[in-house]
Amino acid sequence: MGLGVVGRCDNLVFARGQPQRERQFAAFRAAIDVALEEKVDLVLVAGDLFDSNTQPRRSVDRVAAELKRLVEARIRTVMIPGTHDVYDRASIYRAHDLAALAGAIGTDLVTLLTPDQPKVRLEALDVTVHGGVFATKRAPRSPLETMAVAGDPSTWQVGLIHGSIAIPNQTEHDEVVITTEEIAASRLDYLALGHWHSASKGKAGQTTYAYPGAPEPVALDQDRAGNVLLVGLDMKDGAKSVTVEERKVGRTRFEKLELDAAAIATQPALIQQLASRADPDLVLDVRLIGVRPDLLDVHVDEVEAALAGQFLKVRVRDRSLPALSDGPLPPEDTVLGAFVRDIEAGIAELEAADDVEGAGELRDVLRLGRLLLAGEAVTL
Ligand SMILES: [Mn+2]
Repeated sequence: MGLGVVGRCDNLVFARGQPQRERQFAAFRAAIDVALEEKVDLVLVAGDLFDSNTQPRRSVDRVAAELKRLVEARIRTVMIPGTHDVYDRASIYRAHDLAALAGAIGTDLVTLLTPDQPKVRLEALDVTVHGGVFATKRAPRSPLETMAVAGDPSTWQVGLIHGSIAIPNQTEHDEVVITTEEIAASRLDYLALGHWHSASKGKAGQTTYAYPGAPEPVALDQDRAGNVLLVGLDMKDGAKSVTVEERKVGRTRFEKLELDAAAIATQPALIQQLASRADPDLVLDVRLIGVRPDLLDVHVDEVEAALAGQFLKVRVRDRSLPALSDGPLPPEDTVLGAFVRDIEAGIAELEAADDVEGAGELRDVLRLGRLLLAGEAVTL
């Protein structure tokens, strides 16, 4: 049989301010749309559906209403709590029965896996979903340790874990950590992971595992976020095959832009040029490069402030270099002539030694000194 899986949504109802929360909710809704359009058999939510265990009732009701759309289409959902919405005594999942709110009582259409119900066998799909859930934020042991996969009668064995895959010197302080060795030994066909905000996937032994990442990026460096995964579990000639496909549900776009400073006349002209790209869903990362004209003064913080309302986020970094002198040098016995020769020799030395930063600073000294000694107005 074929089995489609979509989900494992991380930080879906993000609570830092209303606009951000609305963006996250829209991505959750888009994920449900994908599940309905693709007529998947099962939706998995791998924790952190909620940003915290304290939520306005309205957020809970909105999530339940989305789950209800799946219930009405007879699509099953299996969820686990995460680290933001940990299954402790104050858990939002204890305060609210999402299965009941979604109209799934008395059916197996919505299941929350907990320490008391660590797995669910969905007979109609011939799949068993195993959760690795603890009642504390910090896992007392690996969630893969106690998964009872061997001996389970379902054809398909799926794991659902909210945590990190061990990376030396990086995950030592994480609350929930598993290793690829443990995954390889798990006997799972597919392990659905949540917690990491960027998409990634791999295979350990016979087990395919993947993180979909957050459905809508929650930080500016997350250009690998914004997706859900569509997972196909198929049996071909008695052999199992697992496919994983990304589907975009987030609206955030990322764009990196390099601009040649030589082609920029003034700071207002730069602001105007960038404003032509205005887009409330765009994270724009601008780098000024090349050689900067002597009279161009760009203050990146002012440019960012001027554009802030027109983008989701805009960052401007100035990596341009001030120009060396062009044309004939002033006579050696003038202050300006001696200064230019002295500084240019210093720049040549630093550039020969590959000291890019030092040479850049000295180029700026040259630019400012030249302007000052030539009597130009200089803004520092
Ligand atoms: Mn988390």
